[in-house]
Amino acid sequence: MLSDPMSANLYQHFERSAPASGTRFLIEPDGSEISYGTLFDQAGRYATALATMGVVPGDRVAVQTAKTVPSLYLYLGCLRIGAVYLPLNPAYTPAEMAHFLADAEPRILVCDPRTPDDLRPVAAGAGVAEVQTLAADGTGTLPDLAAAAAAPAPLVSRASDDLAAILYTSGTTGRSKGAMLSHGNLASNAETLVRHWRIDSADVLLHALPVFHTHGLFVAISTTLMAGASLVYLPRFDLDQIMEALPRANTMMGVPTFYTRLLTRPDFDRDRCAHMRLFVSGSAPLSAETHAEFLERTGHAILERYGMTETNMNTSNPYEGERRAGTVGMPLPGVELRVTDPETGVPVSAGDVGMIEVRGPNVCAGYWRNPEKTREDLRTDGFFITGDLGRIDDRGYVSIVGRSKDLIISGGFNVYPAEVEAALDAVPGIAESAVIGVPHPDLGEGVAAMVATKDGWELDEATVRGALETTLAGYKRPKRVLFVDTLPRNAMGKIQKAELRASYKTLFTEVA
Ligand code: MLC
Ligand code: AMP
Repeated sequence: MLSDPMSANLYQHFERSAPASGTRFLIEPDGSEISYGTLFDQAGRYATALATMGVVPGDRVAVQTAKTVPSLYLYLGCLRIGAVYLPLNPAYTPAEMAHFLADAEPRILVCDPRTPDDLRPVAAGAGVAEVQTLAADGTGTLPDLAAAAAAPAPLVSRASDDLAAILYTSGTTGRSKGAMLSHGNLASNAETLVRHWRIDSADVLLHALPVFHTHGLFVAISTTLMAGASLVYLPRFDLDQIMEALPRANTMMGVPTFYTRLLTRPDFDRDRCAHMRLFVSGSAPLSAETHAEFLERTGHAILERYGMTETNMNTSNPYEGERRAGTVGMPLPGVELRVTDPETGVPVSAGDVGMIEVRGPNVCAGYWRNPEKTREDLRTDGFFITGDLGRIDDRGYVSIVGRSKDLIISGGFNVYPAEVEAALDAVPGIAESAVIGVPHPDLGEGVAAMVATKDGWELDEATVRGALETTLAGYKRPKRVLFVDTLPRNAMGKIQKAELRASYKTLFTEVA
């Protein structure tokens, strides 16, 4: 292998952990298999295609495609040549994409062939040099270039703190910020999780998560590659498909909605899960009730862990030992976690609730070209202020009891009310709006909006929701828009969201 033994390139970690080239890496929904040999051969081809287009180490490669196997080749191809992978939700509208492209200034945008006409002007405006396509069926201009590649582009040596990926995460105020994730951040966290969750080459992970976020891309795929394990790779979460694929896997990772949906199936039971080794949940709170029902039905205690885009995984329940319902377990090896007074930053007394702060090799270096936001969230001593409120019990288990950030987590996707309110306020006829998260039986929290119209305007719910179609991705659009005369405000003029949350708490759960 022509590689630098001192290099911290994540690609090399994967290559070093890989089993014999003929070993299965991935099973597609139709049962066809991709070997490790094919994975690395194709990654080399994609690396060559990118290098031929002039991509050099440090260049960003923005990717807005369906979840396909070639998009994994592209991800590894980027790592191989030291490019910075920038995955984006295919649900983002061109209006949302404009911000990411302008901010990240990628050299190349890879998108679905159905979207380049919409995206080309946006990409041109952001100075993107090339737009390539990759379709859901694996065809496109980029796969063509990769197929024509002669030799794999040389593997580029990377230092631990060189960037491997940028993942955008919305802010409480203002625009999304790009979390800068280094090769060292990603490699160290994946290695820790492999050890902690006992992942090995015999494991087969049922993968139905999206691959543009930390959970599906890093927690699931990096750990699989680091362990030389394999994947059953499904394009999305479809209950029937999951039930059918389950016998071929022995581990599964998901957001709580995956597990509550599985529990709606009477045939999801002990027999169906007898061969399973591990179920992991994260990205949103798993209720103690769901944990208990799952255990009762299947005999498996879901292992809940806690992480963030900026920090990868911070805590996990134990593999062996009690997996305590309603907690996210203990700090992972190498991760320091403290609970502080949100006002002063001073650690609170044992057992008290405060701000969760974390430090370790998992924590990103800050936000892309945003030193101000980096200073706000990352202390000079290296602790990252998560915005999550929690406490540590007398046995060291961490519970998350709330969030200081105005954030809604809907089916594992983050929605920032400020962004939705800005989109609503731009709709003709709307005077003001307030967006809140309301308990939702399927999604955990559902997005709801209260709007007041300007004098003389008559609007209805469908019109308002329709008006957001061009500005906001579907998961951010309010499931309900309710019209009010005025929004409740305190003496300072601030909208009383707690009051709204209390008034509408049964909006999605009351039986019609
Ligand atoms: C889809 N829709 C959602 C939604 N997902 N609405 C609210 N919340 C969601 N999560 C909307 C679509 O826009 C569409 O609306 C309609 O629902 C149907 O779309 P769908 O694609 O058929 O939805 P469905 O299959 O039901 O998706 C639900 C889901 C999916 C839970 C399976 O959202 C999902 O896979 N979530 C996982 C998110 C995730 O990976 N998070 C990890 C973040 S990393 P319309 O109006 O167009 O019909 C992180 C760090 C960490 O947080 O710790 O892991
Ligand atoms: P994201 O910005 O998409 O990475 O979301 C990170 C946020 O998801 C965290 O700050 C938490 O608020 C939340 N989160 C992740 N895992 C859990 C969990 N197990 N329980 C509760 N909240 C979680």
